[in-house]
Amino acid sequence: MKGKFITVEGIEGVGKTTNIAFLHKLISGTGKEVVLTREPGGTPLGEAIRGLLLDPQYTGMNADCELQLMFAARAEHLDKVVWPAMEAGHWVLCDRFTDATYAYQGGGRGIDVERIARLEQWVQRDFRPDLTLLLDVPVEIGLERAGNRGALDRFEQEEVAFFERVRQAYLEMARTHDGRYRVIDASQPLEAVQWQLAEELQPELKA
Ligand code: T5A
Repeated sequence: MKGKFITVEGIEGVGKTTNIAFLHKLISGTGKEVVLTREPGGTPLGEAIRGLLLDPQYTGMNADCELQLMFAARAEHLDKVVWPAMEAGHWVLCDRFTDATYAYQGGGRGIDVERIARLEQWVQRDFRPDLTLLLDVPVEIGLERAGNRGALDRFEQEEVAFFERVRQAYLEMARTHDGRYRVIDASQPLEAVQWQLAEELQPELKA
C-alpha cells in the first residue's frame, strides 16, 4: 500500500475533531489526496453501529458486546474505505482506531488485552497505523471541553475514574509503541497544539 494511515487518539474533548481538520488541510496542502474518516463509523453501516454504541439508552451494555461492535464496524470500515483508499495511494486520516479499543475497552472496561489483540489480528491481519498522534490532556480539562457541547453520549456519562484509566492506557501504549506514537500536549492553546502537530508531521510529509 502506498498511502499512509495516520490515527488521532485521546480521551473525550481533547480536540481530535478540531485538529483533524487542521491536519487534513496541512496534508492536502502538499498535493496529497487525503481521506478523512472516523471510528466507530466511516461507512453507512459503521455509522449505524456508532449510533448503538453512543446511545445512552444502552447504558450497561455488556462489555464483550461493546468490544465486538467496535470490531464489526472496523471490519466494514477497513474493507469499504481504508484499504481501498490506501491501495489508490491516498493518505487516510482517522479520528480514533484500534488504540481506542485498547484504551476504552481494555483500560476503561478491564477487558484482557490478549482478547483484544486476537480480534485485532483477525480483523486487521498485520495492518497497523503508520503514525498515531495522541492528544493528551488531564481528564478534567477534556471532560469540561466535551461537556460544554450539550447532551452527553453513553461514554461521556462514565465516571472520572473510567477516563483516568483510559488516559493511562493511552500513555502506556505511547511508551511501549514509541516508534509510531507522538504525544501532543493538548492542554495548551489551540495554536500551540497545532504547531506541535505540524512539527510531528513534517518527517512523514518528507518521507
Ligand atoms: N470508542 C471509540 C471506544 O470505546 N472504542 C473504540 O475502539 C473507538 C474507536 C466516540 C466514542 O467511542 C469510544 C470513545 C468515544 O467515547 P468520538 O466521537 O471520537 O468517539 O469521541 P469524543 O472523544 O466524544 O469526540 P469529541 O468530539 O468529544 O472530542 P474531540 O473530537 O476530541 O474534541 P473537539 O475537537 O470536539 O473539541 C472539544 C471542544 O474543545 C475545544 C473545541 O473548540 C470544542 O469546543 N478545544 C479547545 N479549547 C481550548 N484549547 C484547545 N487546545 C482546544 N482544542 C479543542
